[in-house]
Amino acid sequence: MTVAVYLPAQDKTQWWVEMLQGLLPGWDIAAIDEIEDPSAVKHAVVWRPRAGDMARFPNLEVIVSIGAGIDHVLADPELPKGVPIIRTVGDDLTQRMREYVALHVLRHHRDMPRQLQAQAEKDWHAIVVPVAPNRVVGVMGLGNLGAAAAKTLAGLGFAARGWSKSGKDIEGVETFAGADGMDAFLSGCEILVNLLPLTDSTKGILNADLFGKLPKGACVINCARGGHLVDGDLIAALESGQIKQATLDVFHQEPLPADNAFWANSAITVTPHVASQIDAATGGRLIAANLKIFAETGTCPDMADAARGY
Ligand code: OXD
Repeated sequence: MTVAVYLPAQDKTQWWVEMLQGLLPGWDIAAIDEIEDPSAVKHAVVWRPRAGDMARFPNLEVIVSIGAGIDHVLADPELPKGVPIIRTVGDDLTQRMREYVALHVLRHHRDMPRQLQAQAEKDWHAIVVPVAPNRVVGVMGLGNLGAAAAKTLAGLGFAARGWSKSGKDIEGVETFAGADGMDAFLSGCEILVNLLPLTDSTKGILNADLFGKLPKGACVINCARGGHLVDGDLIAALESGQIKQATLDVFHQEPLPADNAFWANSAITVTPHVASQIDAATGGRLIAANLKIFAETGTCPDMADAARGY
């Protein structure tokens, strides 16, 4: 039972190979580029596989995404049809996302960028902001991570709201659903957090039209995928003041190229896709457990729905 492993960084691939070897004794685990017999590969464990990687394995039974999202797997134009995909989710990932969202929402809420600028100018500038219950913060996407983030914001006292495609009830969070609910969700939303899955219908959703529906001076946090954002629309919205500040953890191209204008834009905070980075030891245990369950039963609780895209 060969498991092929691929991550863009070779040293990381080797690390995952060795860890999975320890967790799955008796299984044959190898880096994708070292597979000698492609027909023996039944499982692939991957992050951002290269186009055509999966198509090399005629007997592939399952693909495991090293992460919650599966868009990076579906992006392969040669992906063999019908091979099930397992997501890697767990309490650690949710906790990390809750921390990231709380940190950056509070940062925008308390206007820390302006406060730090005042410090740099040795300016004793006391910024007065509304208390959290008077601050409307919205989370787009109410899957595991989005729902947990919205609950965390409600727990901090914010007027938390959430939007999802098909609707969801979350205690303490005002929820909106579907295309009909979008405008009401956006109106008055002073800090917007994007945690949508990346699908054909959400690609480019963070665009000029959406920014225009937020109150002037709103802040945007994107910790989902770079493909959700129309980069030029964000720059224009920051220039016009429609958007005051943005925090971006994800980008069209990662690592973010050195010449990307986001790096030097003082209204943008860039973090290197770390919002809910998988902890390799915990992730390894989750992946090994899911592979064992899948090998025994042909399914597992973390199966993704490739047709839906998440
Ligand atoms: C994920 C991510 O999909 O970290 O888990 O982006």
